[in-house]
Amino acid sequence: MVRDLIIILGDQLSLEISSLEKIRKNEDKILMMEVSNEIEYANHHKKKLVLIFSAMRHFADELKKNKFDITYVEFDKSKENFTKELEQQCKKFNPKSIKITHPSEYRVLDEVKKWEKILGIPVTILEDSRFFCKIDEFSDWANSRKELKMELFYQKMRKKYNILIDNDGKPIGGKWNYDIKNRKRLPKNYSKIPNPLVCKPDKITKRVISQLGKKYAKHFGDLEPFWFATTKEDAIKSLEDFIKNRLEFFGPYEDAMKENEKFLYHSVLSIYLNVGLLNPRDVIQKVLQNKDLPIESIEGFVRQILGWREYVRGIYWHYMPKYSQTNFLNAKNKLPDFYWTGKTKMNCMKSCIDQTKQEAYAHHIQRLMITGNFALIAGINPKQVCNWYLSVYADAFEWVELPNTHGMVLYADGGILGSKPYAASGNYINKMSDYCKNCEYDVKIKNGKNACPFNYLYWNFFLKNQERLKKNPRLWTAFSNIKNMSEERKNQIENDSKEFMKTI
Ligand code: FAD
Ligand code: DLZ
Ligand code: SF4
Repeated sequence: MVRDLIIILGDQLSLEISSLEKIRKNEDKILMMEVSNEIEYANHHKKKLVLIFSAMRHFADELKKNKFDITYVEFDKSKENFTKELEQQCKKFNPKSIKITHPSEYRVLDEVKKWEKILGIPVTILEDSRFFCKIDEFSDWANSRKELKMELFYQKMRKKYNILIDNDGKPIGGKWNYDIKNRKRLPKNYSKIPNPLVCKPDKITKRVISQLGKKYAKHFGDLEPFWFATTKEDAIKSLEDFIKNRLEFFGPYEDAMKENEKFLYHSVLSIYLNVGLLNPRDVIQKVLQNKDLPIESIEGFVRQILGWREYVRGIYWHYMPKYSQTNFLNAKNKLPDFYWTGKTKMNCMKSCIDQTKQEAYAHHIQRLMITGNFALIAGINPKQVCNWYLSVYADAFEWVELPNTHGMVLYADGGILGSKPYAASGNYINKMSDYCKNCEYDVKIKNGKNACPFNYLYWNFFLKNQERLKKNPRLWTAFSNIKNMSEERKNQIENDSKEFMKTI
């Protein structure tokens, strides 16, 4: 008879996971399940599916090598969801109790909470200690203030963990935040940027590719070439490769975009962090060792992981399940098909979507200021936009995708996460990238057939949302421009937007 049955989910692939902390090797059993419900609830990119299943199977092998007793169920042999498969396994092994680390997503936690009643066995849900900030700790912080500014949360985390703090308790370099130095455009004569580490598929990965290729060929995106790390060892090599080759310029060019430069100086580590192959503490510790690198790169990187990553998780758990239901701007338009096909004349959109299809990756500014910005100013329904982001990126799990999309990009939460919508016209895209020079639209033209759609959709967005947004002090410039706009120009903007929206 099994004492504890320990469930490890597809994004808990670490020997340091809390559910394994007190495991008794000769009495307890581990269960890992590939189930069709998890595959089919979204149109997951094929590379995301390969990443998760190959990493799960590699992790199961590591557990076996470490002499743990483990049962691993592959998707072609399993029941359709976690609960049904678990019911089956419990009949076989008759465990005294079930243990699981807190699932990262509300939907799965909801399912887990029903297990005790369905199975008649006690279920213990343990804190996920991989995060710097506990869920309750964030809620206490959130309940103690009116505005939930990321910057203040980040400073609190820096102090708590003594990261980039000098002996007097002050931030190293004198400032908490070097954001102002993170906005450079890529110069024309930049040197070749080394790509992220390519990991050749081994036997396990090749088998997953072949199994998924057959059954899930209709899912979004290119299955091959597959190059992600699927083991802790290779994920650490990817981290070292980033530190050696790209970290130095991460800070200055964090907001830059360039056609055909898919990764620029970004780390491409979220995919490994989110499934558990990398631990955020190890990543920060390794990055901090590079004291000779520019502070705007080191601080900028730490801010993303210790600040943004923890902050969005805190927001998610503090506000779910209501968070996903809001639609502050009442955006109702359908997600255009070109988000799935890449078939659009807008070169910036086409480039980002094509790259997403190829790599299951786009960097932050592409997600925020191209595909996200378009969805915002075109008034696309938040649920459809969130479903797209959750499907197409290999790092997409709802706890991190939802606050970024629903909150940061679409302002559908009414300003809980961001103090204003990040709406931008073609001018911004032209300033930060080179997409416009290869575009059929003209970024300099404001209205009419050849005008860049971002130009009129931008003003149309503020015209449509005047009542909802005009009191926001950070939007004062936009609304004072609208105040001085002639009726003729307003009509032109509305007509161009209407005509354009008809074509998509
Ligand atoms: P880098 O630029 O190298 O940043 C370093 C690390 O910081 C990342 O690996 C990531 O772990 C963390 N990070 C950076 N920005 C954020 C952020 N805003 N929120 C949380 N963590 C952050 N990130 C996801 O991990 N999963 C998602 O599903 C996801 N969806 C997003 C959807 C939208 C609309 C937007 C605007 C952003 C989204 N992000 C998401 C945040 C961010 O875009 C990605 O973390 C980043 O692009 C991953 O690439 P990277 O590892 O090269 O990041
Ligand atoms: C994303 C995903 C997929 C596609 N498949 C599985 C699976 O078969 N088994 C599993 O344990 N996890 C999978 N995941 C991750 C889960 O959907 C979910 O995101 C995590 O369990 C966290 O809630
Ligand atoms: Fe995008 Fe407009 Fe530039 Fe074309 S002109 S690439 S649509 S911003």
